[in-house]
Amino acid sequence: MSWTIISGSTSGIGLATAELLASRALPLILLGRRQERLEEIQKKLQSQTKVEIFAFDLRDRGQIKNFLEVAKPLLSTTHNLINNAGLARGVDSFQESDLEDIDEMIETNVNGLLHLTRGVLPFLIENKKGHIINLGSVAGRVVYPKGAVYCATKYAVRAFSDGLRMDLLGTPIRVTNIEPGMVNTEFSEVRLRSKSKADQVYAGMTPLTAKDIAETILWCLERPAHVNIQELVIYPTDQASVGQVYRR
Ligand code: NDP
Ligand code: 8X3
Repeated sequence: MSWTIISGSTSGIGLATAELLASRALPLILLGRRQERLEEIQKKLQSQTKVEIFAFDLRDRGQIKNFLEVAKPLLSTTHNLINNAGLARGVDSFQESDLEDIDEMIETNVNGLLHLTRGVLPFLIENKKGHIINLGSVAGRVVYPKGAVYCATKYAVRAFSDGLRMDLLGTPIRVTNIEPGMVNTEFSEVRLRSKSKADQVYAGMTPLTAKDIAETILWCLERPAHVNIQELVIYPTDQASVGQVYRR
């Protein structure tokens, strides 16, 4: 058995990745907060592969610890960790931003990712096989107005990916940072707390789909063990850079 953990698998990129990996019969450990969605996804995918689900909040260190304890028998044969869970909250100048929003982004995108990785990594090292794929963003390469904190979290993911690769040099563990531009998922609805406002974000242009990113994740996983795709920047053709979008 060779398990792949996917955080944030209840929607968007994480869900599309779970669907694609399941189609290749890769056993999955799916994480997210929404238990009902996880159960539906498990039901749908388990005809193709083994699927284990764990519902918990990545902001809660105790819940991560509990997951690591309960999932221990699976972790000893886990080889891939896809750190996908993450979010932006609000489009505000920093001086007007909500402290709750700031904390939620930092605690999920940075602390949650670090704590989960710290817990799973010893198993990958022990197994002498592993691939950690982090979902960064173009927001980890380009800062834009009213996005200071979200960008800071994705810069952190980029720095962490680079540093972790250095710390793991000499082990077979690979580290990849995937950095997409605009992908049409629940991301904008979560960020703007409005479906209609979210739809406006993608109006008149063709964004990336979650499946586009899932395919690049699978491609990275499928490279031979001596090949590590360190980072991948993926924009829609209609987006030249952050804020540079062609609309018809
Ligand atoms: P979605 O909103 O569709 O998915 C986000 C996932 O993260 C959900 O499954 C959600 O599950 C999970 N999640 C959020 N908060 C928590 C938490 N506290 N604990 C556990 N799980 C959590 O967005 P995307 O698929 O677009 O986002 C996936 C990743 O891709 C994110 O890291 C995002 O920053 C990044 N990204 C997205 C881009 C885009 O334009 N969409 C572009 C570049 C990067 P649940 O609510 O069930 O917990
Ligand atoms: C999401 C892409 O440009 O909205 O990470 O920050 S962007």
